[in-house]
Amino acid sequence: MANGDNREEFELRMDGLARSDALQTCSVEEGEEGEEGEATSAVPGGKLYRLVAVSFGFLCILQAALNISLRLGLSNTEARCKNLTEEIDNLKRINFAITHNMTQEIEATRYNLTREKDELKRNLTDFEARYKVLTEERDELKRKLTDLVNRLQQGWVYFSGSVYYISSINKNWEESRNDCLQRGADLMIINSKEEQDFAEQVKDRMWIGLTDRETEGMWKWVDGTPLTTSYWASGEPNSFESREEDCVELKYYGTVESWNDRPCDEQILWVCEKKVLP
Ligand code: MMA
Ligand code: CA
Repeated sequence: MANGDNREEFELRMDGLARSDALQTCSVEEGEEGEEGEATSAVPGGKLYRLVAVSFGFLCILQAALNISLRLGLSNTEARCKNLTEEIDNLKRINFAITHNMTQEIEATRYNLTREKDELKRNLTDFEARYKVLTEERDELKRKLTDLVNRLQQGWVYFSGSVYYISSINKNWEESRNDCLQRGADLMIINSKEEQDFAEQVKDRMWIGLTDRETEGMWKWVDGTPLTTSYWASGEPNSFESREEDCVELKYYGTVESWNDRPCDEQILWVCEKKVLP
């Protein structure tokens, strides 16, 4: 295209130049006729020769100029083409780099998201398990609270984490214990001086959960724990002195040493205990 354009342009120029040459020739012929009329008219073949030579020279110069300009144009086009190729290569490299980076980033993001999702899943499972446990604990506490309120309404007495029930009828030790078990409790177990102080205020004689029925002389609470701290009344236990006395009653009141061992089949009141706090 560019070459075609150049050629057209060149042809146009050639036309113009030929015309101006012709004009010039004409003006020279007219203007210089007076002075050089004789010389021209003398050698008309030489003048034509000169005109042809000059035209030819001019054409050669024009051709050379055209060649140079074409060469320049071509090399310019080549340079531009080379630049474009380099630019395309550069863009390709940039595109590759960006695509590569994006792929890596997407991969990394996907990996992180997967890990986060797994962790969230684990957390959710943990939370669900904890929620279940807490719900169960809450329900258990509700049941315990309801149970406590009911017992208090039925005359149980609260002291230091336990509620106590004192019977209004007499039974032997075994039946007394069964009654406590049926009430979701057991015969009273005395674990501290404070509890003993609380118990000794009751004026009636009552069975407590202490016996050596299994092994004589080996006093054991109804929860299976051995007796460590005791509050025997003076002279007690005296099972060996009289008949067999394997069960323990709270005999005296207003004094710390209030326990007495007595025959298990005798019928007296009893005191049940139920722990309501850990
Ligand atoms: C006496 C005394 C006690 C014994 C009871 C049995 C009244 O107290 O000997 O140790 O347990 O009798 O009834
Ligand atoms: Ca006794």
